[in-house]
Amino acid sequence: MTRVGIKPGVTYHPGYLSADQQGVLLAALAAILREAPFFTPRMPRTGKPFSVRMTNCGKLGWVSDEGGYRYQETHPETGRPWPAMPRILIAAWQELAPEAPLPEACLVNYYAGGARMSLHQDRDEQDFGAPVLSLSLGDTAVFRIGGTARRDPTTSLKLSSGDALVFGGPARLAFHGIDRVLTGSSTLLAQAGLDGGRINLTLRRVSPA
Ligand code: MD6
Ligand code: FE
Repeated sequence: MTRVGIKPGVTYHPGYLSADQQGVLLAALAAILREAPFFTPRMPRTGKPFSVRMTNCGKLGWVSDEGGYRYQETHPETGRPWPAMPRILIAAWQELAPEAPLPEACLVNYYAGGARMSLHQDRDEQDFGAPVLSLSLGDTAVFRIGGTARRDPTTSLKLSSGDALVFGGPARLAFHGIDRVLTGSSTLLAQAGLDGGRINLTLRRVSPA
């Protein structure tokens, strides 16, 4: 398994999921989407919509609206509990974050039609001891990562379908974002009935073990 250190706390695993495993994960996602469709998150206070659409699986899901950023146990539009986390995701966590307690949330980001994600920190969890594990499917994205201060210098990394990124330790609160998605670089998502684009999954531990 290829393992590339990007900076202290950040490890890149290119091609972590095989083509077969990507197919298994995508099929699981198609079932998750039937139960918990993508919603459009909105910025706190302003209510401005994100360009990325989202859903979640696991006990807790990350949502954002005029009331703020938070984790909650139900889908903001259907009011139903989030679907269970598929086994393949738990297996990836156990392999890539073996020291951490099991993940409680998996945020599913969907990028289509020029969607981006501006530089941010993941800091809505109660506990930063566990890393965040990111898995990508579909079109390649240009991921940017900096330091724990917004003005710190950044480096870029291309995340392609099947790639994993473990983000923890001294980088757990590093700023990061998605500058752009290379439209048409993968045809994988058509298998799930989506019109191209990119899906990123981030598995998180929210509360202390
Ligand atoms: C994305 N990823 O790849 C956005 N957050 O679409 C994230 O925001 C992220 O990749 C925390 C840790 C790893 C990540
Ligand atoms: Fe993030």
